[in-house]
Amino acid sequence: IMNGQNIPDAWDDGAANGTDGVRSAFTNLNIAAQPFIPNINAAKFVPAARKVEIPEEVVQPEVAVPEVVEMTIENSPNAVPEQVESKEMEDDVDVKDEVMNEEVEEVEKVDVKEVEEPPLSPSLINKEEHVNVVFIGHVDAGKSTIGGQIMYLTGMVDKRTLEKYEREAKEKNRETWYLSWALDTNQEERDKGKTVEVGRAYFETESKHFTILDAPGHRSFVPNMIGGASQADVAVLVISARRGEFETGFERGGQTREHAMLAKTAGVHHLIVLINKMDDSTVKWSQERYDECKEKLTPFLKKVGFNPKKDIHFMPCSGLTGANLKESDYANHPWYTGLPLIPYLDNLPTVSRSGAGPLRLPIVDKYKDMGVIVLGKVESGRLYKGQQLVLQPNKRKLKVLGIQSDEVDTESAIAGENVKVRVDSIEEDEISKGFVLCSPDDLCSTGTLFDAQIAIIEYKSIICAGYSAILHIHTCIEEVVIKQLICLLDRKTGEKKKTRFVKQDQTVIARLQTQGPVCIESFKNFPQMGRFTLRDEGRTIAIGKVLKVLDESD
Ligand SMILES: Nc1nc2c(ncn2[C@@H]2O[C@H](COP(=O)(O)OP(=O)(O)OP(=O)(O)O)[C@@H](O)[C@H]2O)c(=O)[nH]1
Ligand SMILES: [Mg+2]
Repeated sequence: IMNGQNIPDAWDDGAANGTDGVRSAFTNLNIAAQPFIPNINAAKFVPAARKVEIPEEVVQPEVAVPEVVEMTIENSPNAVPEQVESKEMEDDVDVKDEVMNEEVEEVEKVDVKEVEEPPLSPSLINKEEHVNVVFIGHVDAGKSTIGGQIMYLTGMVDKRTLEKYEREAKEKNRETWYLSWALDTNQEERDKGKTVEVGRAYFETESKHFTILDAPGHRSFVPNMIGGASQADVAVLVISARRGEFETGFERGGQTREHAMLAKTAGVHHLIVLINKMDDSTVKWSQERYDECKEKLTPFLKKVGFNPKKDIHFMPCSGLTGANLKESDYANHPWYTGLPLIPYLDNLPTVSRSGAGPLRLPIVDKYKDMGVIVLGKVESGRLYKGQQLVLQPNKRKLKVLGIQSDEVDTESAIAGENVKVRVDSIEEDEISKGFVLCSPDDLCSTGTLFDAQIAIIEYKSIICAGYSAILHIHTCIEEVVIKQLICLLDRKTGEKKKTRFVKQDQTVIARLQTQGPVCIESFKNFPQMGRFTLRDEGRTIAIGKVLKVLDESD
């Protein structure tokens, strides 16, 4: 039986430790390296109403399952919630009212003359549905190999190219790695066999367009992984079933657990757990091994806040042979009768897209290419050519010169799309990762001081006021200090009590302060910009949601 208290001792093996590690991993990023193939109009994926009947574990008729609620972490490590209660958000409101009485800060309005908003063209509305899928999981689990195999199976890479990769990989004594080369495009990644930057590619089924975000598994590149997860609608957690590999990836620490937790914090609602390397000689498509992996993972995934009956689907596969990706391979897995990966993705419920609300585009990257280009996912609202925008937190006005989706110019984009935007009247060094493009008449809030509800997931020692960590909120990374622990929160009873310290598996309400101003919203108002992760010494230690952004004078 899994127990929260005896899990975490192996988080600290591995290379980069310390905030310096995180920082340098970032500064060393070559932001212009990957070919960016953004998607058009990817919609927010809401798994609630399943339109398709999906066999196996997922179907669960008798209970009316409440709405998905972010971050349900239990106080007691042993008690895992059967059902996620939607009442939790109400709890938060209570807490908020009691803890803080201040009025919400008035957001300053900036007066900019706007180009008239063009109507949504029918072609934009009828575009095929776009879904962003991020592949996450421990180093060497097979994420890039599966991504490459999918591209091959859907005709995105041809056989000749793959044969060329196979020859070249052989010369480097890495012959089994050739499939991953479709996504690991730079030399370092191919030489070392490790993804560094989030690789991007796309594939199409009859009804949908999918963007693959291939995240790095190595612990040094977790910040890159967070960037990838923040752009995803669906996450595929890749697990190696190979003897020993599953164990290092999960049981004795490793990125399996961290990635699942980060994906949840990033707002991914639906998780596909792909048990990979089923062809391996230590596995041989053994149902026993498959079930073992599944049983060990389930309690942790519950603890992170995924509802196993509703939000998670397990399936076996082999990235190397392609089995159960596009087509089932019943000879090998008579015991798995569910859909293979690609049809499963294709059958996920359709989502409605909307351009409603003020524009919010957190910037994930920027570079210069005959002007300034910024990259990111539109989290709300609508973006169009000629639009006047304001960059927060520095309140710089700018104008949209052009928008690209899938390397194709487009007139406008709406929430859910990953875009490349050419902007005017601003210098590249005035823009940073984590800044947010906003509608001039409705800016996002910014600040350095905020109150938050924080669940400590993995930390060996106690945490007191004065503790500092690295805050990851949407695409923003900033140092943060816990100024004050306001109260401990018993998530079962809702009881609050004063405390001087907090430890693993507890939930606390605290006041936090960042060094510089960040774009931040309360979770209640705008979840995408109100949930965060705290990392320390290269490890994720807590997840949280913003209750209130405070005035500097508070
Ligand atoms: N036997 C077997 N080996 C596999 C399978 N999938 C991947 N591998 C091998 O596992 C190794 C790692 O594969 P990658 O695809 O690079 O793994 P990754 O998860 O992308 O790794 P990082 O990007 O470093 O996190 C390679 O040697 C692959 O050939 C599989 O289904 N079966
Ligand atoms: Mg990889």
